[in-house]
Amino acid sequence: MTRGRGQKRKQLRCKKCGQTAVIYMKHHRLALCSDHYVEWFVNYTQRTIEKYKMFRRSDRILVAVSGGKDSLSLWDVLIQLGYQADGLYIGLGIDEGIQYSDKSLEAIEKFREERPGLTLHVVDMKSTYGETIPELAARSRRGRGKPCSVCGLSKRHIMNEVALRGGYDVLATGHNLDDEAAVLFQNTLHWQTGYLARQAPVLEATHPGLVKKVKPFCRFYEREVAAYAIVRGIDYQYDECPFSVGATTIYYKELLNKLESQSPGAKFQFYIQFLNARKKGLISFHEPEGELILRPCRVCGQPTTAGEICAFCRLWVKEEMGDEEARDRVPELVVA
Ligand code: Q46
Ligand code: ZN
Ligand code: ZN
Repeated sequence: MTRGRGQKRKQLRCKKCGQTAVIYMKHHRLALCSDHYVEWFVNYTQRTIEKYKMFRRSDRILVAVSGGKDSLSLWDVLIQLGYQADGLYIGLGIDEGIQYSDKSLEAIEKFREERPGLTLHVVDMKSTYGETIPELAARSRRGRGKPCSVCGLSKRHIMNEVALRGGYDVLATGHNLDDEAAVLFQNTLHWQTGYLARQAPVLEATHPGLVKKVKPFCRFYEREVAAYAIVRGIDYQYDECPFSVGATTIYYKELLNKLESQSPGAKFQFYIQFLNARKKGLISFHEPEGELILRPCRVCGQPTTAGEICAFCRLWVKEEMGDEEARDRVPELVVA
């Protein structure tokens, strides 16, 4: 059905300059044109960095880049803000008929070609550890069925190690509000108090063997990050990882999207008010005591709560192996 003249939809205008708006953010009651959207997005990221005391000008930042819109946009914003930000890409070796990992690296390389001078560290699972993530998952008990468990574990271990070895002050990831709200929803539904205690825009380095972790995009909706990437012409990897299909967080994201369509701003309120209430001490969660005791893994030295050997090293070694034999079994991390 075509609209009559009188029914013509009113074009949204940029609040700052009156040009045609490219985005309207209902929870901020703000419509902006492309130039003013980029300006707002970059400034809002800086305000988030300051609000949660993520890092300072003098800090060296390692950005975990996957080739997707969130991580490449984050790297782009941090560079625009003048931070010393290097990238880390972990080649997971996921193909699944869509060359997922190859396309991810291509997107990152294109991004770097357009911004000469950026440093990227690359860790390739297959050439470093001899196995891709799907191969590792098929072999290990932990990965049975779905590779996400060994994948998440490996990424966390490698990111921490590269950040420490490279002398970085902080590790930044591109998690957005939709990611955080979905995890919060899941943790609340199951009253996972340990996870609720730890879910935050900043995870301080509570041990010399752990790097500080931050999420500067935690107050942006996913659609806002996507809009930024498109307006900036960032040619990101559009495909989601094939193993993310059916993930519980995706189900929770869909539920929250339904809620959001009925009640705009609901996701933002849910997540931000949780952070505010916890900060004011109105709600508090404690991690089970045993989980707070960190000891160095006897194979790699990274702090672990999992006993003598961390969960990552246990992908290769058994408890009963002697130190030397165990160290021989875990491949050396190679960073290109
Ligand atoms: S990359 Fe890895 Fe994710 Fe793919 S295998 Fe699962 S955890 S879905 S963020
Ligand atoms: Zn404008
Ligand atoms: Zn270890």
